[in-house]
Amino acid sequence: MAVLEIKKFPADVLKQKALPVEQIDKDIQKLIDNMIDTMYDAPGIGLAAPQVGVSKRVIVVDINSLEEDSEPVVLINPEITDTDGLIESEEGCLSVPECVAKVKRAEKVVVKGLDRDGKDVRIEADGLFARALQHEIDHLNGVIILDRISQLKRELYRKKISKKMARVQR
Ligand code: GNR
Ligand code: NI
Repeated sequence: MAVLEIKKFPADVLKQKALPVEQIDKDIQKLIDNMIDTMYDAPGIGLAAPQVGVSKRVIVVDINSLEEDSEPVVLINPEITDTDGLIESEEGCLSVPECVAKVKRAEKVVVKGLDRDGKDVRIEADGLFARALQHEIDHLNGVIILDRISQLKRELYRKKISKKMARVQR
């Protein structure tokens, strides 16, 4: 198992729509294991494959990732099949460092997909779990939190990052 490099804004892979996984083989399971290691190492409460440079529809989520014996949820080709309510709350993203933004999301979601063995799973989630699932599925569609905030805040963030990049290059 290995900790992978997390791609940061404005990496191209973060803007692409990821491809469905056609077959769950050793390579995909290895990717999943490495994504779990990377999420816990960061630490984060979720991770999507595009964040480690792989444009495939795989996510891992563990909202208790800081606790001792928590279990990661793995979803391949996840789809939101039902939503309920709308709620705004603060989010961060490992691929958008130094950005916390209030994002409106469904309060509850039903998500269907496959687990790491290819078995059908259906998850009903609310609270932070529902938020994390929606955030990770956004990544699979090339959407990051900057796409879900006001244009003004997005521009401010862009400027902050380009100044910072100019500084490290000097
Ligand atoms: O670690 C993370 N925390 C978080 C907090 C609120 C809402 C969403 C998240 S996901 C984020 C990890 C990440 O960037 N996953 O893509
Ligand atoms: Ni993220």
